Amino acid sequence: MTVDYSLYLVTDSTMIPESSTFLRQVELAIANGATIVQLREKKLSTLDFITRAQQVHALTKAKGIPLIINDRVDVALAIDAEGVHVGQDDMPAELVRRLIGENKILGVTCSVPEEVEAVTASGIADYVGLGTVYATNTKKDVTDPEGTGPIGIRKMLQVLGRYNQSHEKKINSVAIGGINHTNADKVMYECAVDGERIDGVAVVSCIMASENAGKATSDLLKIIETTPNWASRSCIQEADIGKFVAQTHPLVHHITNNVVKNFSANVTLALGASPIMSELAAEFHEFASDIPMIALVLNLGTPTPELMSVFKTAIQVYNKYAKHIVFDPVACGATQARLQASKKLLNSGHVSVIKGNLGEIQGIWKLTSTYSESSNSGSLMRGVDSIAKLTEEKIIQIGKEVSKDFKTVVVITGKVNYIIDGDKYTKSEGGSELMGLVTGSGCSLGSTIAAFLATGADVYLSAVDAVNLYNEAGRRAAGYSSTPGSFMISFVDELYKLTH
Ligand code: 3NM
Ligand code: MG
Repeated sequence: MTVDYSLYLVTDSTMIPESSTFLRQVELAIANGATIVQLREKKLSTLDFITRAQQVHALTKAKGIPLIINDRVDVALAIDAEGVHVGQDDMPAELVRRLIGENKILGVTCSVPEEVEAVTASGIADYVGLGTVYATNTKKDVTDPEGTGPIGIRKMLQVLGRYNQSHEKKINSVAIGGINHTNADKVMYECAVDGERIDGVAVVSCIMASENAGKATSDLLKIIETTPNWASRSCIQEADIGKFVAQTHPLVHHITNNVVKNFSANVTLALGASPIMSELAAEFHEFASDIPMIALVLNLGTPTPELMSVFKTAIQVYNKYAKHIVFDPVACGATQARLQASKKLLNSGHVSVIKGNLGEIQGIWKLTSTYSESSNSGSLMRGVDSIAKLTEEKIIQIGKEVSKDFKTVVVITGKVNYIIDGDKYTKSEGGSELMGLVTGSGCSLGSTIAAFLATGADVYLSAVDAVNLYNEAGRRAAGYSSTPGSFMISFVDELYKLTH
């Protein structure tokens, strides 16, 4: 039997709206496109469970879709259901398989890569449920109440991918936890890495608790088949993006640190773009929806708990309107708290460019992979190489991995700059050592990239051109200003001259 995992309904009889019944909800979901159903009952007596399982089985059989029983192997066998799903605290998968035989579907919940390792080691399951993706109220005892986010799901998919690439019969996967109509397209798109992607989403409340379970199901089905708008936006062709910036005056919305606000605003103005410095979340919708040429700089320089929620709102709003975001994970390699802040933000939405120095990009890289390629033992978690040891080849490899994992362009700054997009990359000579003596000269490169992106030009070309122009201005300024103060002035002048 080939199983379609794309819309996996997990039932819950404790959240049925008053206007409906449990069976009615399940019936509507099945009639409107659920492709597989799991009966999950935590409190029913064995007799009631059997009765309910038979009722649901009649519905799924009529539609020709599989019924999976959560946890209760005996119930599954008794009613001849198509499969069993077990969690990590339930009967071990090997024993379940022995009881249900080869022809039944066996699913296992996994929350961390090690658990996927165990499943692939035995190869005994047909699919894994990966979660929790996002915070959920439906299940109380989850491993990670905040959710692993797409980052965590991708780590598990890497393990699964290694198995699936070398086995004829693949182990399927669904993501579960907090998935609904607002995020299902994003989950489908972002839970993919190295050629391995989830086969579907598993949902409970967004169908079972819905006042209109039929529509909730058919809408969700459409959403999971949709590419998020920011992933499918078109781009204009522009030969000289820098000049185009000066002609069209795009807006660059900065949520950035206090130290560099003034300089970043001046750099933005010199390019011919307009800076907005706003941390007022209530106005983000108007910016992103009403202004055609706008991009956002998210700079993690001085994070506070309040600012984290502002950042999160900004990411969601700019994603909603498919406007570009440049993410600058300032010092994220320096402390765990900053790294976790970056992780939270990258889990909450998509950014077009991640810009940082090598330490910062290496910090982000540590979030991405379960394996250190230095060992063949497949030991989990990435080792920390000191930056001094990194060869250019390794630097580019780190950039490529971050780029592929986050589906973003990566800009690594330094004496040499690398602009990386998947497998392609460009090297760009650095500007001047004097830039290191001007505060905000790194952050304002983010502003420059954002100004270029705001025109609607291709992301990679925008990043390459912005980095080239920025460093060219630095070299020219250093040609006649050899001390930091006058260099800073000359640098802004050169940015102006290069774009005007
Ligand atoms: N398992 P909702 S989360 C049944 O993380 C279940 O393993 C989870 O419900 C896991 O779609 C979950 O309402 C409940 O968020 C998901
Ligand atoms: Mg269980």
